[in-house]
Amino acid sequence: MATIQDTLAQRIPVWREEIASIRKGFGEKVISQVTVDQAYGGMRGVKGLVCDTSVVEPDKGLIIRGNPLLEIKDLWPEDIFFLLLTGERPDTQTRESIQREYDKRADVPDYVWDVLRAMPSDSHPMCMLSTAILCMERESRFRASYDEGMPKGDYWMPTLEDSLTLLARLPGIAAGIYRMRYKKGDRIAWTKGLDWGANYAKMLGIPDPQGGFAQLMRLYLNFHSDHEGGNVSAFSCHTIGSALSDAYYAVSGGLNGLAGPLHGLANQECLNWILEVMKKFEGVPSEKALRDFAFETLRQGKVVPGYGHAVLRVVDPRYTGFLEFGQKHMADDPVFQTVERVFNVVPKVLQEYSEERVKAGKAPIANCWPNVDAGSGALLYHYGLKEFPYYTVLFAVSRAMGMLAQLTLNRAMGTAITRPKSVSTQWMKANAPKA
Ligand code: HAX
Repeated sequence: MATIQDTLAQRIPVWREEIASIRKGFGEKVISQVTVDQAYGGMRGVKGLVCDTSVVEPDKGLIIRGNPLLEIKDLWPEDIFFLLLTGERPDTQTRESIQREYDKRADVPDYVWDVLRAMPSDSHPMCMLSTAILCMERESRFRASYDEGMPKGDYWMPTLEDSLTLLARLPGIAAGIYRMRYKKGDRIAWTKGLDWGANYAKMLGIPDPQGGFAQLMRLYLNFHSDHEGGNVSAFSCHTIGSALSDAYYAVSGGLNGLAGPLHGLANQECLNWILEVMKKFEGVPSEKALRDFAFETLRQGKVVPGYGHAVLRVVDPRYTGFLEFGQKHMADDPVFQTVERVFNVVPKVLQEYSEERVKAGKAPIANCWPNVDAGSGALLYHYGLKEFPYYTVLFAVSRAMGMLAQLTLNRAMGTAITRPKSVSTQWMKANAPKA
């Protein structure tokens, strides 16, 4: 059995040496250029950041430590966290050792519930989650060790400590928020010996006689764990952490980015859109009805949620994985059937609309295929989790794994404080024509 701590302690010196040698040998080489459009366009495609936990290939989707997602879809979240951090798949004993770490750390302090109870009852669940994480900052081992003068080479150790504590508590906090915010009754306690995904499913209190919901939660937590380094939540977490702010500050900040409608909130918006169209057409709409509805959405200047991506140029494998799960577990469910039908219609609609946009002198829609958010909501809905604003919290619990793995590795590699150069529009006017 290999613990996370021991495995990292072995790997880190090798990785440090590798990076030092790359920098020594090729530090001056140019790997990217920046155009004026990229500077105004969210730095899309600019290579200016290193992330080793995962990469997103435009034509393949998410690849975690060299493993295409659909090849590792059966791994449990504990395995995924180990893989993200160390690059290795854990054996059963190692997985169990992570579960025991979580068992030891899963108790959520009472003051967190006091803070959450003090918030207005209509607070968004993402705001509650972010606040709960932030208020635990006082417990950061990283901050305490830093204040005691810990040497730089050890920064990763208390960061990992903070990460494990935060991950152990997150399902309980997130489930507690669900039960508090939606008046579902008392909180349900963490069950020792049960895995992270099933524990979260159980603490939410969704009836699950066949265990299908727990299975979905493991898959969901696996699929949302990481998406390389440049997405809003990961990059925000990275930037905050680069100032040596601890894991509580960094993850809370990253999740505030995830809460945006163009990022993690899209999964709540997606299901809304699906239910709206079903309501309008009183059931599973025909393809013609869906086409009209999609165009109506676009003509109102809105986006079709769940479609498009900043990096991907193919169907998101996470969408494919959820679709397969739905086909196996709920093929007769009308909401799921609508999701399937949308997939037959919307890419063509977006393609046509994109052509119209180009004729009108606007940018094309770079990717007309579904992303992770296009299908996941229908699966949650099927099992009775019907409070849409909560969906991003599930995403957040999972994404914390990627953010914390990246943060720990950045501490280990001594990654520099983030500080790209900005220029003014005045500067652009003077310099772009000469470039
Ligand atoms: N519907 C309508 N228009 C769309 C669109 C969609 N689904 N996807 C992109 N476009 C539009 C953009 O709004 C943009 O229009 P403007 O130039 O008028 O602003 C134009 O097409 C070009 O955008 P792009 O280059 O294709 O895409 P971006 O990298 O700028 O944006 C987004 C990527 C994911 C934000 C975008 O595709 C979108 O808004 N999709 C719908 C919302 C969504 O599903 N978000 C979740 C993404 C996955 C994720 O991060 N989850 O957390």
